[in-house]
Parts: sequence; structure tokens; C-alpha cells
Amino acid sequence: MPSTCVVGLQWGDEAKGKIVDALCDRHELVVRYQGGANAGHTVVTGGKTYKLSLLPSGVLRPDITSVLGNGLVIHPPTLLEEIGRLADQGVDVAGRLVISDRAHVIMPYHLVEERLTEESSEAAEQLGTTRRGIGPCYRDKVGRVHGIRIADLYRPDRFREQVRRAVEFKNRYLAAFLKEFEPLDAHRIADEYLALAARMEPFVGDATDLLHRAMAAGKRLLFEGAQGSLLDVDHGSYPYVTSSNSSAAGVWAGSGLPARAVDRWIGVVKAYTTRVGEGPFPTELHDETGERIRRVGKEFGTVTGRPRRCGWFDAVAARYTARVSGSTELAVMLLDVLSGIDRLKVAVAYEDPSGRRVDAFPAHLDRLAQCRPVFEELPGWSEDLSGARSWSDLPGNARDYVRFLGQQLGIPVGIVSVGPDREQTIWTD
Ligand code: 2SA
Ligand code: MG
Repeated sequence: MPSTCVVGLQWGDEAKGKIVDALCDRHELVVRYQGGANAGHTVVTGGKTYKLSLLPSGVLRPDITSVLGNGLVIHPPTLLEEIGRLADQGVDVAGRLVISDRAHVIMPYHLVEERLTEESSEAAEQLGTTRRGIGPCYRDKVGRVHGIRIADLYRPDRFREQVRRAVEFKNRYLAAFLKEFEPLDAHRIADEYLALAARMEPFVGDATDLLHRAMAAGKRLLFEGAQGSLLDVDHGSYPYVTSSNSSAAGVWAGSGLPARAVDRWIGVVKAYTTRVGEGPFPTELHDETGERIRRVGKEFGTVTGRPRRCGWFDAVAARYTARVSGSTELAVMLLDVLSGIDRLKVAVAYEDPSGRRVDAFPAHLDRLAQCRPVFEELPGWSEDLSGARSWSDLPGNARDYVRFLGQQLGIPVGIVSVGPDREQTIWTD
């Protein structure tokens, strides 16, 4: 039985959480390797809805160990709140959640710093982020001078000194930009975080070592990507991306395991495309069909509640990310949402302003913004798909549509989803 990686091939919210949840039966550990509380997973099981943001979907399974790898950025108040909320819903994570001591810590000033750019009068500085402090925390990680890791929380004297230096620096530049700025108090922040650290301590450990031991013992690992590959800081639609490697490229850096640890690579797509936040989106719909997809697909952000922008399936973008993420099989989600749309369109290429065909996903956002999709049209279906449980339960046009997506991306479709519930999943093999 192989270890598996599940990543989104679009701009996030591809319903990866549902696939991870379904695959838990065949794995022993679930590992997140990047991002933080900017992710949003909704898992519906046994008629209950669980909303997770920092914790991986695996925490809902009592026999799974969940790991937050070194590649994450962790906001202690959010982490503890999420653990508490799960406890209220009857899910106890004690003894089966491990947070890497190499992960970075999101500090209160990261949230203030993000407000600075997101509320800037310069439109280009507003990326439409989730405002969870993700970007500023990764900036400090890469900048090295002010980065704080989970392990630092357990060396109180050193930690207080780190916070003092960081706060002194941040106060100076924040005051220069913000009109009404109440300087941050390093003592208060350090006290607050040290108290939170004590509550987190049972969960903190050397996740890299734990994962290597698990691999050596033949345990099966399930890597859960957050956001989507088009939001990858290196490979995505830069600068309208998140600050981590949200494609499969992040697995090694964010977990400490070697490439050979994974042999099954599932790329997850919606049967259409959505995006939250700013940035070019060639197949975006500004009409009734777009509104219909948003309404039927309940396309609103899990973390922020923002309405998601909706559009046709973009095979140019997904073909690119399927390659970058090395996808060996495709999961097509939310197929049921397209029922009742007469003609379905899929972007199979782009065209630039001079009429030239563009097959490769452009590197520059200006070029992407200029590209117009070249659509191929497929007939839709009117049947409700939510009761389908096998490939043969799907209407012929729905099967053709799914096959077409697989052909466009050059990978076999292994999973089709027709609703949020665990049972509403079709395994094509
Ligand atoms: P950030 O906060 O720095 O990571 O934002 C940078 C860009 O990345 C996008 N982003 C996301 N896009 C889709 N889903 C995400 N998770 C939540 C969800 C989002 C929500 O599952 O619904 O609740 O709004 C996610 N996280 C980050 C973000 O929109 C920016 O474009
Ligand atoms: Mg999401």
C-alpha cells in the first residue's frame, strides 16, 4: 500500500479534505506540509459538519496521527481554539497530533503588518489575502532575522529577547505607516505566547524524526496540500499566490521526508474553476451561469466567508499544475453542481491579443490577463447526480465530460465526487 499526496490543481477549495478523509482508511498518518490557518476544509461525515483550518482533515479519524510539518506557520491562539472546538464536537486529538518544533510562529505583529498592505491605498499592494498573517510570517522566516519557531517558545529567556527585538523593529516601521498606531508591547506578547505554549506543549515534537521512523516502519503516509497549485509561490499566478509551495513541490521542504516517500499523487480539481482573492482568471464568468455555480456549489470561503469567483474549467491551467505536481491520477469534484447547465465549456487553450494560440500557462500576470480562453463546448445533462454511486449511474454526457477533463490533462480520472457526503464518491477503478 503506497503513501499518497493529495493536492489541489486550481486556486484552492477543490474539496481536497473530502478525498483525504476518504483515504484515511488506507493510511496511518496525515501530514500537512505548508500554509497555516489560511486553509479551510469542510468535512461532512455522519451528518455532522466539521470546519477545519489549521488541523488536517485526518484529525476526525481516531486511528490517525496528524502531523503539522516544519513548513507550516502556526498561530497558537487559532490552533488552541480549533482543538477546543473539536473537543466540543466530541473529537479528542490528545496523543495523536504532532506539531513540528521547526514550524514558524505567527505573531500578533504579523497580523498588523498584513493589514498595512491589504488596506493600502496602493491597489497593487492588496492581494486579497485571508489576513491570517501568513505572508508576513513567511517573510520573517525567509528573512531569518526576526523568524520565531515553535522550539523557541520553550526557551523563555531567548524567546523574550527575540520578541523584544522584533517588536522594537516592527513598532518603528508600523508607526511610520499607520496613522493611529498603538505600539505593540513586547512583554505582553511574550507573556501571552508563553502561556499558550504551555498549553500546546503536549502536541509539540520532532515531526521530521517521527515521520522518518514511521516511514521506516512501513506506515502509510497521506500528505494533505492546502490551497491549490495555482497559489504556489514559485509555480502559481505570482504575485497573487500564497507564500508557500502549495503544489506538491512543498512536500519535501515542508516535511523533511525524501521524494521517494510518496508514490501516489492525486491531483484534485473541481468540475469548474473558482478563485478567491485578486488576480487574473481567464475563464471567469460574470453572468447568470457564474452566479448559478456559486449558489449551487455554495462557493463561499470557509475561513473568511468571501464569495468565490466562478468560471469554466480551465484545462490550460490545470494541465500545467498537474505536471508541476506530478499528478498520477485525477479526482474530479463537485460534478453534481453542473447539472442543468445546457452547454458546458472547457478552456483547452488561450489566445493572446494578436490571435496567437497559447498552450503553456503564462508566467507573467499581465500576459495571463490578456489571454482569452479558447473554449470547447460539451453537452450538459439535466439529471440530479447526487444519488450516483458508481460510474454507470452517471448520465452519458456527465461521463463524457469527466473523460474529456482527464484527456485534456493527460491523466486518468480515479475519483468523481457528486456531493459533500462520504458516500457520494465514485471510485472509477
Ligand atoms: P494568504 O492568506 O496569504 O494565503 O492569501 C494569499 C492568496 O491565497 C488565497 N488563499 C486561498 N484561496 C482559496 N482557499 C483558501 N482557503 C480558504 C478556504 C479561504 C477563505 O478554504 O475557503 O476562507 O477565504 C485560501 N487561502 C489562501 C487567497 O485568497 C489569496 O488569493
Ligand atoms: Mg478550502
